[in-house]
Amino acid sequence: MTRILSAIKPTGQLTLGNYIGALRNFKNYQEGGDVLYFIADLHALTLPIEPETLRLNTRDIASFYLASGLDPKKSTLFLQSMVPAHAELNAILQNYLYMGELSRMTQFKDYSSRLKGKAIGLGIFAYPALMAADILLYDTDLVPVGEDQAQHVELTRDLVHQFNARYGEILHLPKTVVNKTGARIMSLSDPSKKMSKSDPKGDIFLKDDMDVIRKKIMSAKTDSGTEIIYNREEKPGIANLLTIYASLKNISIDDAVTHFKGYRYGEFKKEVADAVIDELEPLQKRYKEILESGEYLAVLQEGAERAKKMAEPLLAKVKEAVGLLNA
Ligand code: AQP
Repeated sequence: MTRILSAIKPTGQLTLGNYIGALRNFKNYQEGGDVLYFIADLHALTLPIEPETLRLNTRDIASFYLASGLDPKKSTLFLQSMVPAHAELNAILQNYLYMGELSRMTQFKDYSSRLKGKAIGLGIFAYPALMAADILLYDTDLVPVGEDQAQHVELTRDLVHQFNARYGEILHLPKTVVNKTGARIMSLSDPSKKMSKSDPKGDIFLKDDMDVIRKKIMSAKTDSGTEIIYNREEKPGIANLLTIYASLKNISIDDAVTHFKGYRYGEFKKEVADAVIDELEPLQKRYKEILESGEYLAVLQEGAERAKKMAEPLLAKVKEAVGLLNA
């Protein structure tokens, strides 16, 4: 059975980008796959974050996982820090990634430019080593991610080739699956930048009130033209709204463009806002119920116990291969 693994890191409030690029697709893999979804809380420490904010974000993501239709009977849902094997494998694998390749990672360059003038922690630089450990620990076949994370999975694949060439067939080669239509949702105020939870300008948050969502979409940056066509270079704002609409309606971009032919920008934005609200209003209601009930905690603990057992064999094989004595 195909093993699938993905995660979200609790660095901020979940955005519509996280939802369209990741969360919304997660439940589709539960049927017929052997699926693990975790909350990458160790990764969240790579940027400065207040302890209470981290806890709050973690509870939120766990609740949104369940609210979006993830079923703990079908998927193993857990917290990264509850499974120590992630940190252990990370400590081994970081010796097989190199400074040159790590410094070329887009996410590292993006984060370090945001930290202008401030010291850059080692964790953010070494991020791909922990991500490789996350993936490789479970002999993962497929990693569904948004386009922005595909580069890290590529690096994991390079590491597998290199490690296996030296020690034999120990690590399993994973593949990325990028959901094409909603691959990259951009900021509403600056559509040249990715919508990111840790850089909240122009974000739609899954927890936003519905009237706030409508206002944000109605004031989304567009160009001074009138035509609704898909052109990421010349009309990035319109292209972004078309992407959001097409993703949520499960139609192609071409069909979305045909649908909006002859619309004025205001009418177009209103329909995009309706589509977002139709999707997020019921999701938010379920999320609130789950958060209040606290049921997510037992789910994460049970999931962590299962994940620990699944991780043990690979960790033992790697230790043996590199020459560490297994207990
Ligand atoms: N704008 C986006 N469009 C499409 N997909 C996106 N994802 C994130 N932003 C967009 C996808 O969401 C998943 C969660 O990713 P993550 O939390 O591990 O890290 P990220 O990609 O770095 O997400 P953010 O929101 O940009 O977080 P910060 O601000 O902390 O860096 C991934 O599958 C990602 O591709």
